[in-house]
Amino acid sequence: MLKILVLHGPNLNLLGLREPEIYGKTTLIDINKELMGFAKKEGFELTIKQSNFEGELIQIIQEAMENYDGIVFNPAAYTHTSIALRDAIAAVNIPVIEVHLSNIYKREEFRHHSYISEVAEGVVSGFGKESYFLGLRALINLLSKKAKK
Ligand code: CA2
Repeated sequence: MLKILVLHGPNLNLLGLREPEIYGKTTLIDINKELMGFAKKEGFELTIKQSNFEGELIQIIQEAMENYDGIVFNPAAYTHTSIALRDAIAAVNIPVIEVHLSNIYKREEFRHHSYISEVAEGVVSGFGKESYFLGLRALINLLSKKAKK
């Protein structure tokens, strides 16, 4: 059975609780419940983690290589700042799909650049919580193609 990690970056624990006009009313707990339901239906093993700390996210990514087949990652604001996270992703040999709730290219200029995209397998941005499901779908397709090779 495929083992997948969904990783949420900083401040995403505030989803639904603050700034609902930008990020909607759905909480991270709601999204996580739906993601677990999706995993059950599709038949893969899902672990979900969230951290507000850059170093902890790096640690989780490094350790993920031993325990998971791939990662769906919303690096949140670290997308636009963190060479350290980019290096961690480049160093692990499992695929990482970058996802964003909002379309980062429709927003402020400083969100238009991602340090993560150049080392990610692909990017899903702008579909709200659906971005996570699209990211998971893409990762599963990728991993099952690899398994057949
Ligand atoms: O659209 C996304 O998923 C982002 O990764 C979200 C980040 C933002 O910095 C990125 O540019 C795009 C922000 C996540 C913070 O979420 C909050 C939720 C509720 C209240 C405040 C922040």
